Amino acid sequence: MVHWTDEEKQIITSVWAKVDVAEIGAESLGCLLVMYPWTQRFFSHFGNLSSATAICGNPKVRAHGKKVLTSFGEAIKNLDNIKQTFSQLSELHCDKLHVDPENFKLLGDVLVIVLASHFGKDFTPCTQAAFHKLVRVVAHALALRYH
Ligand code: HEG
Repeated sequence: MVHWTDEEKQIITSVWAKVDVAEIGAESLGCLLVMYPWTQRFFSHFGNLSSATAICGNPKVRAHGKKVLTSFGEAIKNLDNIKQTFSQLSELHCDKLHVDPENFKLLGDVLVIVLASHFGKDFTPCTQAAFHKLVRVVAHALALRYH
């Protein structure tokens, strides 16, 4: 089971309180689709994904990014119970959406980069490490119900 120090919990919750989930979510999903174009196959019903500009301005991408990041926020409310928190979503991504769980890691990496670029030098190496740990724990939890 993952262990969080009081300092990690404090870092994560205090940064999260300042996160604009709509903006960071939209940017993170947009960057994922631009940098790892094979991930676009899951979103072919979202309309125009023909260029970086089209992807980043696509309202469906932006709305879905917000949805994903809002859901990610549940991890922060349930830091000591992340596996259980994401068990239904893990089943959904496996059974219905057929998303390769490797993509959860990619999205997590992109999210840390987007957060770092927003918070600038306030995003210290320890903050970055705490968030990197968190995105890995969430990716692991989302992969647990795969069979
Ligand atoms: Mg997933 C739907 C959360 C990564 C592809 N994703 C959803 C939904 C949530 C969610 C809450 C809506 C579920 C519902 O309708 O009941 N996704 C979520 C999280 C993370 C994640 C928390 C990682 C942190 N998703 C993810 C990745 C991909 C993906 C990496 C693909 C590259 N998600 C995906 C697709 C849908 C969802 C294709 C359905 C979209 C739609 O058609 O509306």
